[in-house]
Amino acid sequence: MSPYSVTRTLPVHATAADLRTDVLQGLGRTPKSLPPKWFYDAHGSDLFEQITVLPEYYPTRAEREILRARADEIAHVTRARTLVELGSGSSEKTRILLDALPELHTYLPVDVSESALTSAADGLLAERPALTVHALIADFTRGLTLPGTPGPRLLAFLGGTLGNLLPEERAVFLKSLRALLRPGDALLLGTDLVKDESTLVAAYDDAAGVTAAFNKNVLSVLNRELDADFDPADFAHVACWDAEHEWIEMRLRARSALTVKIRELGLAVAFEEGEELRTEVSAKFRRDGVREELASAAMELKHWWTDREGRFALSLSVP
Ligand code: AVJ
Repeated sequence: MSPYSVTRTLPVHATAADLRTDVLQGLGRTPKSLPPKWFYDAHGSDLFEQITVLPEYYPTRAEREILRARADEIAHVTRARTLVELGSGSSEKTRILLDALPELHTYLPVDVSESALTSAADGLLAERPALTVHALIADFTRGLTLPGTPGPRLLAFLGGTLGNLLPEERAVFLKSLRALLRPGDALLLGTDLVKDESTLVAAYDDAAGVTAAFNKNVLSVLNRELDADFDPADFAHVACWDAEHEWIEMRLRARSALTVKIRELGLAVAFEEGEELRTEVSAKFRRDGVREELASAAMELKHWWTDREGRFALSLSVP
């Protein structure tokens, strides 16, 4: 029997229905906004992989540095027999953890993308044939139930993706993660940190224009999935630092007044000249804020590790 199984908790058509709802709501209100999860079709995921190696985009390298430095300590402290990984992330980072956890019995990647899951699982099984891999196709922002796996469990949410949620959404989400943890389990969380504005803005507005292409790709997703007629060239990529909320915002700014048809929704959406559509919030954190948010979700921060330059943090918390 193959130790590799895939379970789908996400109805096959859920994504299409969610996209329609998000576009109806987000483009119907002022200011206009869209949730960042719609960036990640095959092309968007490829562009994101390109972003992770850009000179300006430090978070991936900083997190990898921390993982390499701390993997043994994480293994020693958690003694994890099951690794649950939320969001596909780069399998390269996962591998650093897996290599440090020789007693690991089950790897449970959770993602909305079936192709991301199966290709990651195939690669891992070639290296670790004794590992039980149970891939879960699920939207972890919508409440998650995990199959029974041996404890202790280490729940990993890497990359800084927590920052894509607004503070109220984070509170709900962290409580849902807490509900998955039993005594002896732990949460490994990656968070990008507050730093000088120029470093942050450059990371989201790189010189080569890859992030701009990534941002505009959401318009191509809408064109294809909802038969819309956005011309990406009509919009400018904007990345700005919101000092009050301590988050980066990515926006698409209409270069002129224009109207877009979204035929699948029977919708015509008007943009004024200069009007901006918010496509992403990427919150940056401080240690005290992370500790407080975890405490509000009934978790206790036990370890806080940063890269040498103090740009990014990995934290380990327990219920
Ligand atoms: C994948 C959500 C962590 O917010 O830095 C990269 C996505 N957006 N460049 C981030 C992203 C623009 C990224 N996360």
